[in-house]
Amino acid sequence: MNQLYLVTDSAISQQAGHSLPFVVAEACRAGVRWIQLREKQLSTRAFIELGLELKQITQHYGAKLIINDRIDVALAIDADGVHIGQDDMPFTMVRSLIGPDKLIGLSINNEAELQATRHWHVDYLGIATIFPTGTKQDTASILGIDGLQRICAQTRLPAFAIGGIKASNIQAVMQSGVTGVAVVSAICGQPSPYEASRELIHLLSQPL
Ligand code: TZP
Ligand code: MG
Repeated sequence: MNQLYLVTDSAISQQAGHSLPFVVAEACRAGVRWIQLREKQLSTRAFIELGLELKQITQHYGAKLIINDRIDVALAIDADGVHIGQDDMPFTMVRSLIGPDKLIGLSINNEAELQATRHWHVDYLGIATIFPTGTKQDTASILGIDGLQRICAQTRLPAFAIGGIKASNIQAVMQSGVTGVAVVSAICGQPSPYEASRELIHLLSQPL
């Protein structure tokens, strides 16, 4: 399985002329197998309806559907897991609510946050923020490739780098030892999410 992870953004998709289900379907058709539904503005009802629609698409392609922040929504739609950050519900509470079988991804920004994960059953890490990005306003400090490398060297957990990653820098990111990369605008904001995904997957498949 390739290690490209799409994190969704409805506004960026719409600016590029796409609905979110279209973006997700095109990314899955191109081979993306990790989809995170990340919606900060939607009502609970709309979030659930969108989640159920995306679940049909991801199931069709055998892709994982992960829900950002909302443990209740992940449980309600029987998603594959949740993705949480440092300001969300504490990890051990999420694990006890969601059970041992669902995936939990945790965002970290530094070595101290990595150390805190040692005794938890984390399924994968999101390592943020690698490069400056216009997609998220409240990003923590910029790690760069060096910072990413330092964190990757200290963990055996699967880890996805996020923040400002695109075709022109994806190979440099992979050389840091990270498992995969997560992108928003490099797929959602492109004229063809299918072609953009194909290109990123192709670059990921090249020898480092
Ligand atoms: N978390 C850290 S940076 C980021 C998130 C969700 C946004 C990344 O967006 P892009 O468009 O891939 O730079
Ligand atoms: Mg969060």
